Amino acid sequence: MKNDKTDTKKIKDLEKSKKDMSGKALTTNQGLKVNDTNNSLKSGERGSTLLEDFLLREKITNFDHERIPERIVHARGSAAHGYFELYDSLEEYSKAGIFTDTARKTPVFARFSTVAGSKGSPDLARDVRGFAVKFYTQEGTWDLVGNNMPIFFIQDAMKFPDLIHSVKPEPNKEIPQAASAHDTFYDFVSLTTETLHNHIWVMSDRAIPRSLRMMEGFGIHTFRLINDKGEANFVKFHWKPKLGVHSVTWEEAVKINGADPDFHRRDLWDAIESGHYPEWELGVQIVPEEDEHKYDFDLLDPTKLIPEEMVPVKIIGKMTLNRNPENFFAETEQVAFLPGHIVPGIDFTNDPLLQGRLFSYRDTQLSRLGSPNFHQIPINRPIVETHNNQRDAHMQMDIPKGQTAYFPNSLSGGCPHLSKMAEGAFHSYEERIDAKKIRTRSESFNDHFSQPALFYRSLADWEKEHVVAAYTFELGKCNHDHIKQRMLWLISQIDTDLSKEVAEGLGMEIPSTIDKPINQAIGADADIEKHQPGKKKIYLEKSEALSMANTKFDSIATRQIAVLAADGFSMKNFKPFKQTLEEEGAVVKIVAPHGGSIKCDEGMSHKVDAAIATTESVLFDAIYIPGGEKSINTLLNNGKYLKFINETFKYCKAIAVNDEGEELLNASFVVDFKEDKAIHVNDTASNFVSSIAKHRNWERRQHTNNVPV
Ligand code: HDD
Repeated sequence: MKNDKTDTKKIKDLEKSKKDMSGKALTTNQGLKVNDTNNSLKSGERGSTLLEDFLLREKITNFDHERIPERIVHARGSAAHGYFELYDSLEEYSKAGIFTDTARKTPVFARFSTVAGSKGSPDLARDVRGFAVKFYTQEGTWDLVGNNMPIFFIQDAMKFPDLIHSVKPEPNKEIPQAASAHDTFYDFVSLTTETLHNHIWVMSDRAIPRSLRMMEGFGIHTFRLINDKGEANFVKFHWKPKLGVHSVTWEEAVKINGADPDFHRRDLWDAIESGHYPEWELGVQIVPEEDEHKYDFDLLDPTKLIPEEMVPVKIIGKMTLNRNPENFFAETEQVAFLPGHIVPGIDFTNDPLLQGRLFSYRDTQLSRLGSPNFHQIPINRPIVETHNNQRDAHMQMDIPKGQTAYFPNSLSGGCPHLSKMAEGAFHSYEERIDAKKIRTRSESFNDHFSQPALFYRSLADWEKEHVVAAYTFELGKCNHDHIKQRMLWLISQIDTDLSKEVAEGLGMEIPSTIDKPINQAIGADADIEKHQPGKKKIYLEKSEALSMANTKFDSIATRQIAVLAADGFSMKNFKPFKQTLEEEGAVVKIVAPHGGSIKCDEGMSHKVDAAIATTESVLFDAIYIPGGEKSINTLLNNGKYLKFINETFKYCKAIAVNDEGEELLNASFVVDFKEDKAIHVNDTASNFVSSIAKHRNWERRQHTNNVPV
């Protein structure tokens, strides 16, 4: 399928609200032309400002009220427009137009976010990433509000405020920002064992993506698909990135946060501006209703995934993001996603987390966006017309006509009238229910160790090492030993080796037992024993999809390559490398000792993309050093270049050098480079490309311990 740049229906709709200021005179909000916006009206040249000055008052009042509350969670986010296309009709399962009409191009707006940090926090926090997609369908708007991890921390929405209060900065000192590594979070996690699965994902590299374009997305909950006969199947939604799933290391993340706190936001923006449109395929895991109780876990429990080995993911379509927002506030900030926005053919299940979300998202928009009319904000309005008897409220933008605002009526001919099912009306799935009203948790939700253990077993060695390092770092930041001990015991229930390594790093013993109740996510009168986490089960040894070692490694598109060069660099070496890398879609940037331009050994000037003082190696995926005696002599005398090389080596990235470039490797901490598969000395550009596509050469990590960066 070819990427299409034509405007979607939603983009055309947004055009109606856009304001173009070019060539226009400055006016007040009432349209008066203004000839001075620099000086207030005064009683004399040096006199006091007059209350009469309505120009001053209008300008300052607007400014005073510019801010709206940031999102309680997911405050830091970046978004883009695009479209969704369906490969094959799913009509057997769903009657939704978006899942049956392969000729459609459904407009989308996708927002990616971190959870815990505030709006201005750095992008590379160790955190879950939000993955929210608004589909502007012809039957109304569908919001799929997911994350980049397939499970959630808690099983019941009732616990969401507790979870978030524990991870957010501590209320007395408002520390730490955008970080889970503190006592209150681990106090909560260690007392709420259902969190352990999502938590171990957060300890893995999934929590520090290389790019928003290189992470998966998940709807998490089990939803329902409903076909035109009214039959239901359970479904879980997956987004699979075309570029594969890739991450940075924690040490890099910490440095990136300083070097470029907008790393992910910039990366998304730049990729779209340069025409490298991010793409994800949408997949579904479909489970027939009769299989609801077939598994070792409960499909309604959002802390469980369905391993792909048990129910394969069927790829059904593709989302392409091809346009950056025109205005961050108007679109990215004001967009309101509601899990309750569904369309005929998609329905909810009784997942108690989903059920609570159905309330929370509409409610939060009332304080965040200030009015139940938030659906009229351009980015939120559907591409289909809306007609109902809801009226008035703050910032009403519509002018409803006529005498009536109620149903039924005869004065307006009964309009807006009801629709029949055959005309596409929504009809909730008729689920049979025969139950007591009861405040409790199902015992089928009690398995808290099996899936974190499955996740850990499925990881490659280098991924496991990163998980160990993450637990050690996070718990090392906690001040209370009893919290660390509780965590160590719980980790030991997941995996003995993992807990031993973490305990070693913390310099602590793993307790042989801990005080019950461990799982405190239950009511005071509940039978406590009944709700303790059950013993770890092994229903699958490993699941390939859980390890990033099994992702795609076939593209270097949009990878950032630093060319380390100064005046006199070798043009004969540089030219073919640049050409090959760019043909493969990589972004080649000259990093020189100064800004402006440098000259190659053939005398031509080349624009410098970054002066070494303004950039850092962690912002790049690989480095190339073209050689040229004069250039290399200059680089050898600048310690920052050696740091650049040492870091690139340490973080297992690809390096290519030609001719005298080898002297830089000799002067650095790079060792055994003749044996290293991702270090190319006088090798071909295409071999370099293959190494970059592999993302990292993890085999190298055995040799990098002593590299002092
Ligand atoms: Fe939530 C925002 C994802 C559980 C309450 N959530 C929010 C966003 C994402 C998620 C991606 C940002 C949307 C945007 O970009 O504007 N949330 C999830 C997922 C969950 C989840 C995947 C579990 C599977 N959330 C959850 C629960 C509650 C909330 C259980 C409350 C009971 N979430 C909110 C919220 C937010 C929000 C407070 C903040 C801003 C907003 O809704 O619009 O209402």
